[in-house]
Amino acid sequence: MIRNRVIAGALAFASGFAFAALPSHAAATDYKFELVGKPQLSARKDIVQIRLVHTTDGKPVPDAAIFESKADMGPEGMATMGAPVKALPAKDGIYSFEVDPGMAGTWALHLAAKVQGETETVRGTVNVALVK
Ligand SMILES: [Cu+2]
Repeated sequence: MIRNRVIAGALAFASGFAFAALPSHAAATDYKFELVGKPQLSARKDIVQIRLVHTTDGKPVPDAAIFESKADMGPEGMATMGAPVKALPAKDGIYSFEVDPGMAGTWALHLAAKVQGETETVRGTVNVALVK
């Protein structure tokens, strides 16, 4: 009887702890990639600038490691059309990518990132109008 009560107490404590710990462990879905300004054309390539925002408090995440960046023309119904994407050094919380599109139009930039303190991979897609 006493032992059961101890176990019940421990369980209540554990679940209370898990609940209290929840806000500090933000889900990967609590982040959003956002386009910053209009892409700049440089030697027929588009420089796309992206910001990663923690949506629950609106704060930018400047130290994410974006390890995957792919572009396709899915928004124009051409999902199989890809374009080379080169990640440029991040600066002041702005992540830049050089995209060499085969044609002008709306492109989808798919990104995957590791965020400090977040175990899950953060993924997102930004649609961006590119020129050629
Ligand atoms: Cu196309």
